[in-house]
Amino acid sequence: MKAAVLYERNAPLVVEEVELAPPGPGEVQVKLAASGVCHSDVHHWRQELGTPLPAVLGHEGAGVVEAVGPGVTRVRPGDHVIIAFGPKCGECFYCLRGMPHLCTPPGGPPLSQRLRKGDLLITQAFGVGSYAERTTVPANNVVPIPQDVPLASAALIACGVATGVGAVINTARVEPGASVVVIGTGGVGLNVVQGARLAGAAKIIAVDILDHKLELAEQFGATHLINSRREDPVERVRALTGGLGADYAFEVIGLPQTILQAYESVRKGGVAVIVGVASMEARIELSPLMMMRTGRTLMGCAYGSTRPQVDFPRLIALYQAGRLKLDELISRRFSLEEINEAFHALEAGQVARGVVVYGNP
Ligand code: PAD
Ligand code: ZN
Repeated sequence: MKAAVLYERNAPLVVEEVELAPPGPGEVQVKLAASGVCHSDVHHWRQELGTPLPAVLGHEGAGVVEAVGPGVTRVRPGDHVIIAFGPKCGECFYCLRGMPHLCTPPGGPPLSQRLRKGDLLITQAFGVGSYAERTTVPANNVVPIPQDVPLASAALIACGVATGVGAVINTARVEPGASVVVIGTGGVGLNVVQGARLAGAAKIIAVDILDHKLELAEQFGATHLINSRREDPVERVRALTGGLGADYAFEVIGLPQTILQAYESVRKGGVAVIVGVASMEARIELSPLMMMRTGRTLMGCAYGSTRPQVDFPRLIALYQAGRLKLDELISRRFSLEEINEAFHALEAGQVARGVVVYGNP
């Protein structure tokens, strides 16, 4: 099958033939219909973040089950599924407590042995590797969905939608009437915006450096827009919240300066949430004294604290009820051969979400 292989950081991905092992016990082989292009893939292309090379990136995929290994009963060939990323062992401390986004399998995540080019082992990044025509993953990672949901839209739930909406609903637990700041309204940030709308937030203040991203944010439910190239977002948020600061702020870029903006945008007792993926070297400087005196919280948010088997069906139900936008997130479709162009389009801020589509989904 064809896959986009990353051999060297920052060099173009190579679309070529690779070999995928058939599903073993407890595994499922999925023929991909679509894979969204998330900035996390671009981060792993640009920098060392713990993915051994060569690797196939891609972690926002959906498709059709083609084959199941021994012992798999949850899905069968022909089922449409969304593929959750990261290990979901079901047995570790975190999985047993309903926190599969923090899954830490005893002995570390199993090294993927499923993908090869001749003798060369290829990493399935994020445990998925969806920039490929097919993937094989543990059955715990797939969530069946109704057949009439377009797979390109469903794919976005696998990361961007689950992360963005989950950050609001699961991680921060924003309550109706709250004021919420979202810094960075790209593919994930737009989902923080629509998550805040679903949670009943009264003020949803979008911050970005690109006006067309802010216009999209407004379509997704933002009530106030701040272009932080033109005005100081912290001052403007204070002005919009009676001088207090917002109840919640979400940083959805991964930069120290915008994480600090999020922290400084919240009122005393407010909560700032780090969603963006920063570099390994990034550090922020905070005054513990001020943190103590203001009672502010700064928290991390991995994968929107998502429990895929619970949350994906809910998100699909909201989409079917017309209350969650998925189709509108897709601004451009690419073929697998155009993967490098898809990365550049994301970095250039040209797309809300680009999606790689396989065949005719
Ligand atoms: P994106 O490129 O679609 O969105 C980033 C947005 O930030 C764009 O709209 C930019 O214009 C905007 N932006 C860039 N710099 C600034 C700035 N200085 N001030 C204000 N706005 C700015 O990326 P994405 O939405 O796919 O991903 C966003 C981040 O979230 C990225 O770091 C990604 O790796 C991370 C992520 N985290 C998780 C998680 O589990 N926590 C999951 C998925 C993605
Ligand atoms: Zn992602």
